[in-house]
Amino acid sequence: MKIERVELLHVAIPLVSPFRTSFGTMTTKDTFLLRVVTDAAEGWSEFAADPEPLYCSEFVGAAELVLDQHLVPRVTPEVTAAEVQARTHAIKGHQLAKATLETAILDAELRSYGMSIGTFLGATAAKVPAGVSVGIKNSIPELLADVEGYLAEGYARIKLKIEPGWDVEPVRAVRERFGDVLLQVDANTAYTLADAEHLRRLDEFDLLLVEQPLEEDDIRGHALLAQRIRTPICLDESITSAKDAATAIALDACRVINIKPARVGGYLEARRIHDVAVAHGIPVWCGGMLETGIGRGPNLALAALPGFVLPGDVSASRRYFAEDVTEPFELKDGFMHVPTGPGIGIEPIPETLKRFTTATNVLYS
Ligand code: OSB
Ligand code: MG
Repeated sequence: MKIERVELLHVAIPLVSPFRTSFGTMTTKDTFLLRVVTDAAEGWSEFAADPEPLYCSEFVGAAELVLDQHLVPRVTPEVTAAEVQARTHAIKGHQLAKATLETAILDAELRSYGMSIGTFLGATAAKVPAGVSVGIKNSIPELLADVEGYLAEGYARIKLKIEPGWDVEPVRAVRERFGDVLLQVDANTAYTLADAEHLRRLDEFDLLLVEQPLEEDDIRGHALLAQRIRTPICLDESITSAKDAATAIALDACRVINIKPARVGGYLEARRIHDVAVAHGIPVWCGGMLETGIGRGPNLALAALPGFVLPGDVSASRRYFAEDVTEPFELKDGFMHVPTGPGIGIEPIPETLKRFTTATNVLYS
């Protein structure tokens, strides 16, 4: 496939409400979309991280630079999606930037065959149960009101963001008020092994899992923590490849894996992680990064693979945005439908995209 043009479009889309985690508060989805024009078709993707490197080391400015100077030059003038990883392997790290490039190329390629990404990846479900990630709130009543609203909308699972000072009490309050809903927590690396006894207090609430309690490079710490708490440990930030997944599983550092295609360099590696996990009997679920419809569509396709046995952070567009750059994805009876059109099955609405675009950078033409 000949690459004819690569464009990077900066977008800023207001969130319906601030999203607070242990690492910061987001009020706007401030990122970029990538548009790749080939001789066969056009493809789209979305960079998943933020302007600041708080979730991981990558951020918008660095991703734009590494795509421009190091990644795009390695895939032009001709490439297939399956070749992108090997072509860019010499460039250390930058998984989220690499995922953006691979996904736009994959989208174009699949569109040229008229094949959906779900079919390509091996999706076996037409719809997937949706969970919702609930940020840290100013008070327990505020949290309970939000959770009540999400449950009323039909979400199949609740994930509470936690940090020291906002953990046992919010979990207790949600359990007491809403009974045995599927419930899990996400610490985004906010604890240390010295907090093991404190984290053990979460055991009484029968959580599905605790996500990424310790720092991302602390695989051994997670293995030690796993021996001291009953709640299953799920890794997010720590897993950047299928090799990482194999290591974490072999060292008993996790019993569940959150697969975010962006974090692992794209959908091809995400599928490999799924396969490694399935081979070891490790359940997986699809994570999210507050994506626009451009990232949400292909995430839904991935979440439809058979090893995704837990509800993912694949909520409806309106949970994040009053208006998205694509047609909104909607929740129906607690499920999200997997797009069936060619490629990622969704594209920006030109007029809407134009309104949300703050700058455009042509990386190749
Ligand atoms: O850790 O899963 C995370 C959002 C941004 C960055 C990291 C995370 C999250 C979420 C929200 O938890 C998931 C979503 O609904 O997209
Ligand atoms: Mg997480």
